[in-house]
Amino acid sequence: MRKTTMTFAAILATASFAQAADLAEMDTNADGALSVEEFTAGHEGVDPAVFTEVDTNEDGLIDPSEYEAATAEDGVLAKS
Ligand SMILES: [Ca+2]
Ligand SMILES: [Ca+2]
Repeated sequence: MRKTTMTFAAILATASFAQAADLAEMDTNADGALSVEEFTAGHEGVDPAVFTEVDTNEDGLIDPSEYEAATAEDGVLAKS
């Protein structure tokens, strides 16, 4: 039981690390957030209107927490 819980936590940690790595890869000016240009370059074929959905605080940038929310299971960028 304890082992199962720890394995699950390890999987979760790996998943969030992968998302952070994705954001860092797209963040070409390395300011820690994605501009609409960086976002659309990193998501080929994604409607730019999705950017405004992901940018929930409407500051024109997708920060790591917004990106994480968007790629979560029920987020707009969730992989089915
Ligand atoms: Ca950036
Ligand atoms: Ca934002």
